[in-house]
Amino acid sequence: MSGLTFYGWATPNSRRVSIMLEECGLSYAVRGVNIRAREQFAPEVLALNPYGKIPILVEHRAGAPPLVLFESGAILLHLAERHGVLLPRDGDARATVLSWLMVALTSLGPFTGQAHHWTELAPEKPEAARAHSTALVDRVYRLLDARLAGHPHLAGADFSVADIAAYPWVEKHGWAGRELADTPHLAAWFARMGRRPAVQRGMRVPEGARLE
Ligand SMILES: N[C@@H](CCC(=O)N[C@@H](CS)C(=O)NCC(=O)O)C(=O)O
Repeated sequence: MSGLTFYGWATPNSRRVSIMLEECGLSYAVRGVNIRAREQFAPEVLALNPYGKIPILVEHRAGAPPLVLFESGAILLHLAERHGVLLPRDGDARATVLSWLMVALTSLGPFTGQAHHWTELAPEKPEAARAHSTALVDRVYRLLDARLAGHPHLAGADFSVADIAAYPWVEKHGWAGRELADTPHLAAWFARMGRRPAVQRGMRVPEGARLE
């Protein structure tokens, strides 16, 4: 057997990978892992990712054991390198993409997730936690807005894995109580990204999945 199997749900980290798969023009099987039903802790999912988190991508190879990948950033980098797309091979351009990719992976995503917790999900919502988590998100949004004031994409002229890593989290701006209108350059980038057919397809994977 050869091919790809994607394990994910209607979550921002999952959709980084489904957008990337679509942008690469790859065909892949989809296995829905409903995290609200705690399916990430099913033995067959834990056997692939002992951390019990999605997304997961399995690359089946004829005559070789499958390659099992987790962590959305690692999967984006693997697909970019494997297919020679959306990440320059070397030099300054590659280093710049990696810088903005890391902002999305280590600040935008985790800070938005924490803000969601402290503004919506937590049974108690201490004001200090809410204020701290939303201030961290504000700072990243100001950074992204300033960057996109002078560049069409996060890494500069070209669309890259950095944009893919950021998009599904910016789509969740409401989780941090934000209005995109407050950051007009980020809003314009978000609208441009949302017009890409592969982004639209990736945002619908797994079909019918809902995060509720
Ligand atoms: N750093 C990981 C985070 C993965 C992650 O937290 N995934 C969430 C869905 S977006 C999840 O699986 N949550 C369920 C859980 O933590 O039990 C990545 O980028 O892939």
